[in-house]
Amino acid sequence: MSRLSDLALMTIAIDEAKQVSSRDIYPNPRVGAAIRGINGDEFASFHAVPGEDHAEVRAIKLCKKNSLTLKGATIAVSLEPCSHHGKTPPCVDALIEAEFAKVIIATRDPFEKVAGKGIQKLKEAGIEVVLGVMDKEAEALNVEWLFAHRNKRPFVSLKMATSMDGKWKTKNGEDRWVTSDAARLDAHIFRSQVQAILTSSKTVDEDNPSMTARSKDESLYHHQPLPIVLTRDESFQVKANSKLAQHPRNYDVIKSDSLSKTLEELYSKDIFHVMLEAGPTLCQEFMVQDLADEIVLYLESNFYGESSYGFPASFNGGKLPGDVRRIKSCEKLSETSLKLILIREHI
Ligand code: AOF
Ligand code: ZN
Repeated sequence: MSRLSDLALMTIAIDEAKQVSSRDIYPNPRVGAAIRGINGDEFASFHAVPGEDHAEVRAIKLCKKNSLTLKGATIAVSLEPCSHHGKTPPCVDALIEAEFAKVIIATRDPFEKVAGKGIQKLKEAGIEVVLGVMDKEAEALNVEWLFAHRNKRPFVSLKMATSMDGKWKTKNGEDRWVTSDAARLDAHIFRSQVQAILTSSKTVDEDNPSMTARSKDESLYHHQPLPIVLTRDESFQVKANSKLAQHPRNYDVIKSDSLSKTLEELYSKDIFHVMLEAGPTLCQEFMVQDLADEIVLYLESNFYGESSYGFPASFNGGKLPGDVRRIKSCEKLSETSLKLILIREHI
């Protein structure tokens, strides 16, 4: 089969993967698979429910239901088929047993239980493997998930809101103009898309945040991120009458003085994308240790001038002008607010 038809089949697989959003499939990745039989018939599917059949197995079942002969067929998968016994048996075994002639893969799986072993097993079984077809599009499906497995820690989106001149309070300490309604609503949508929200015990004590994701009418979004509180204080406890204590999910408190150990611990708990919503002290700590992978910056159109509540010189880890960050997006949310997403150069 030609490269063009490999591309066509992978396009279908990638479109299938897009049928689920990351927040609904976490801790799994978004994966799609498309099968072309020797008579040219095509069937495709995607991984829809965490813990249930992977994309390849769903596509195989669909073919069987439609009496498509799998022997000699070609399958395109947006992620390397798995080779491990996880919540389901290895997909490579299903592909080998079905006697596929060719497996087209967009990108390698960095998850250490798979990481190339899927490809190797397919090749050993005499199946033709083509790797790298539409890899950029496939990477874009799971940016945070892939980052997490490659770096063994969650992808961190640091959220901040400031005036145009980068101040979060006026010189008198007022912050009530720093986020417009539009920015607040947008930040709640962002919350509803991440796996977890991190904050500090200081913020919990001082601001009593609810840490829920709510829509305009204050109703809860169907997906609520896991609230996580970081503290160095061994004796810290969330007060029973705090808003956090009413959160629909059980919050987690991590007592540690090491951010990198905290993130490793979260990774080991299958947390792959977190949003950091905290005060300047913790945000700065993430910046200084180069642990903020993306900055979600809400900017209001006013200037606070001489306020001292601005970015300290060490905000970028003392490196000026600091690491290059790409502007991933820039959106006007209302007459007075902008949202900028700044991401590491090589993500
Ligand atoms: C998916 N969907 O279609 C493919 C995946 O948690 P488990 O046991 O379901 O295994 C998840 C791992 O399987 C996942 O981390 C990824 O490395 C691999 N492939 N996962 O969720 C799929 N093909
Ligand atoms: Zn699998």
